[in-house]
Amino acid sequence: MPSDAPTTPRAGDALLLVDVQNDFLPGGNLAVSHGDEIIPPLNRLIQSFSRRSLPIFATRDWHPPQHCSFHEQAGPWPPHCVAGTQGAAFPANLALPHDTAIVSKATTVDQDAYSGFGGTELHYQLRGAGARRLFVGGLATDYCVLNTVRDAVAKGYEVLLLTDAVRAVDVQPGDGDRAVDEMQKLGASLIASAQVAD
Ligand code: VGL
Ligand code: ZN
Repeated sequence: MPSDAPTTPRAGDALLLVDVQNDFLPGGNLAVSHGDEIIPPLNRLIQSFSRRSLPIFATRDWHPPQHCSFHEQAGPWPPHCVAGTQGAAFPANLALPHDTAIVSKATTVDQDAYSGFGGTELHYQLRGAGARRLFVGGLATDYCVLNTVRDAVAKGYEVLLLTDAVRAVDVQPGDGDRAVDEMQKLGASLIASAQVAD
């Protein structure tokens, strides 16, 4: 159960947006249903972090055209988030500040990475920004959010999962709910975005 005490972002906090990209939104090549609903709450948190000069990180799936995760290569997914395409872009209505730290992952044909920490400098960048506590939202709950949170907890970050700012692929019904349970068991706290101060 999320606690209902309000939380005010403070020094040591970072906002971590996981793969909020057009291809994961309704109409995209790997659309997550209701994925667009996370944008308004995320925009409010972006504003809250931004006005406190707290760091904002945005991971993105950034695949080459023949990526190993695509069906043509016998992978599990339709082609999605091909580097440089509109599908890989952040949605126009996601109000990312210009100084957002953008972290590209799974950028080579032969490697996939569901975690934002996989094959990236994210950990070093977060440490460099003084981040110890991460507010995490994005897509998809049961893939990249789950794997990013697993790694974050393993690396010693305190994680607050923004429960209304994530959505699941749900290849099997319930995958998203199970992913949230797992993240909570690992030690992530569940928090509704409305609990975060403006
Ligand atoms: C993702 C499936 C394939 C994600 C990325 O961002 O959750 N899911 N690639
Ligand atoms: Zn992918």
